[in-house]
Amino acid sequence: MTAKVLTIAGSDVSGGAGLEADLKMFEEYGAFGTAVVTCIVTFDPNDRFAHVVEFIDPEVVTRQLESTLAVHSFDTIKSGMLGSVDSALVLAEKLATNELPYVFDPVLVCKGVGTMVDLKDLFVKNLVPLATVITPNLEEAATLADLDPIDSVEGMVEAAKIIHAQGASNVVVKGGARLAGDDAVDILFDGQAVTTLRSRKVNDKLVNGAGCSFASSIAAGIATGLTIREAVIAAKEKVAHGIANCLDNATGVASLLHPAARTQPSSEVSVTVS
Ligand code: PXL
Repeated sequence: MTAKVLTIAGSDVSGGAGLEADLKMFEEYGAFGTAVVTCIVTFDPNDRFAHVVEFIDPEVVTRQLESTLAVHSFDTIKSGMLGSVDSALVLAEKLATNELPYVFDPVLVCKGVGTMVDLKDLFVKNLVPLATVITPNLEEAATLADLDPIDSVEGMVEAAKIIHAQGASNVVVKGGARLAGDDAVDILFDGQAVTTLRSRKVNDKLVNGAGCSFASSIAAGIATGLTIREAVIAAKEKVAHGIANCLDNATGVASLLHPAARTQPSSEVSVTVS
């Protein structure tokens, strides 16, 4: 049976991140995807492509969510940028009565926007406990765990353990390009063991969409029958190839190429798992 995955996310009109990324990643797994739009991100070409974020009316977010949940039986739900506090609360309410695997990308900031809405307390109280997998980046992990800025793998593990204690079943902390060193390192903590995933940094470009695409790949992997550990490893590979083949654009932040692992795998990418 074809897997169905729902993303609840913002639209990134530049195409690397947001629901555009999610839907493209779902396709890579042969899954059927659809999206609830929470906000729309545009860029001002007259102001160095500064991000402009428009929130969708929470009532419209609610209607989208109710519609799509009535139309389809999903295998997995993923969320990304949630827009307003009200939209986030609607989602929390719906998920609390839903048993589906939930991949929570706790987007608090995105490159170029800074903090838009302070969702931290709401995340910790309402959404972290519902997460089958949560995928914070370094900044989000430090914020959720109330830690100083994280600059080491040990710090990532410490944050993962705190976020697990807050109720998330599995925590993936994305070190990505931001963690100093030759490798892009991510860790998975499942409540017992820490798995460390490493891949050589293949370029020093800022790439838009790596975080979103990592989380949506995990969601599609779970929906298509992978274990959580397998899904995280597969996601790391897909994203590494997407970064290696990223597309330059006028903003100065390149766009991840989602199908790259399939269409043009890079010989420079190799992921190690320990
Ligand atoms: O990468 C975080 C992110 C998430 N969602 C949307 C975005 C961004 C960053 O640009 O535009 C819609």
